[in-house]
Amino acid sequence: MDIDFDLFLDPYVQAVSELKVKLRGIRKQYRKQGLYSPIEFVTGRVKPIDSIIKKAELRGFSLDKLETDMQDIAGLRIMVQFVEDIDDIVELLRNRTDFTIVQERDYITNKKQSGYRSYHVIINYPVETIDGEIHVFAEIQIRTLAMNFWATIEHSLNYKYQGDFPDELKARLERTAEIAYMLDNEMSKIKDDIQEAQLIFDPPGRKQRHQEKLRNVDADGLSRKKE
Ligand code: 0O2
Ligand code: 0O2
Repeated sequence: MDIDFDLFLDPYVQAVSELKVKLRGIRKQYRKQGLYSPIEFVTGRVKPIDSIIKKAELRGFSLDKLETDMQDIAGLRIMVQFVEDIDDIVELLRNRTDFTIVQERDYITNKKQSGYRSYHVIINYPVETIDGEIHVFAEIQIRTLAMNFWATIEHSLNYKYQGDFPDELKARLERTAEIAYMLDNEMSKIKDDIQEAQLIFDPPGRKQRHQEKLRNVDADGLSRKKE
């Protein structure tokens, strides 16, 4: 079946853009109120067309059922500093009224065989179009910086080896996943100290003041040019 991907992906592009703004907004609100933000940073992407086709073939999905069968065409990723932050974010997501959660996959308590750890929340998100409201699925992956480091490296290796890792590499990846897990645990134990230090080093409002300064320099430059 022929599918006009450009048209088909439009609502997913919109969903990812909107959700990035909304999720980054959570971080901004925490920081503005002088509070620790459980969100470190947020990224988002629409799955590339070749990956959609490849995944559909691999899983035996029909391309005309992509919107129901493939739930991660729109993907958001929330990175956090501490494992405990993940629970706070999941709670925040559960309380929102601008989408509904359809599934939660806890690969932290139940890590994948590869060693992958992350918390996945599948949401049903309404997108306003000129033809009315349509609903798309989006996958929000929540993970610590250590989990993200491991997953990013493993993902690139996976790309090279197509999942067929040599035994030695597989064993090393399992070991590094274990080390990342230990790193998260150790960081959690000194969480209070780290958070206190971060508030001294990067007090809320510092970035805002810095940006205002930059804007003033720009404005000065512009007014000088005009003179
Ligand atoms: P800030 O002030 O840096 O926190 P866009 O939608 O254009 O903003 P784009 O092109 O979609 O962003 O890129 P992406 O990869 O989705 O997200 C970029 C944001 O994630 C930027 O934040 C980056 O600073 C942040 N980011 C990406 N990788 C890292 C990382 O390894 N560590 C940290 N701390 N941040 C990272 P913003 O929005 O510019 O805001
Ligand atoms: P990409 O390039 O990230 O978009 P499943 O049937 O369980 O294998 P499903 O049903 O799609 O897969 O859901 P799952 O596993 O909850 O989420 C799939 C996504 O999680 C993947 O997307 C990855 O982003 C991430 N992921 C899952 N397992 C691993 C893993 O072992 N290593 C890494 N690095 N990431 C993983 P895609 O479509 O694979 O790719």
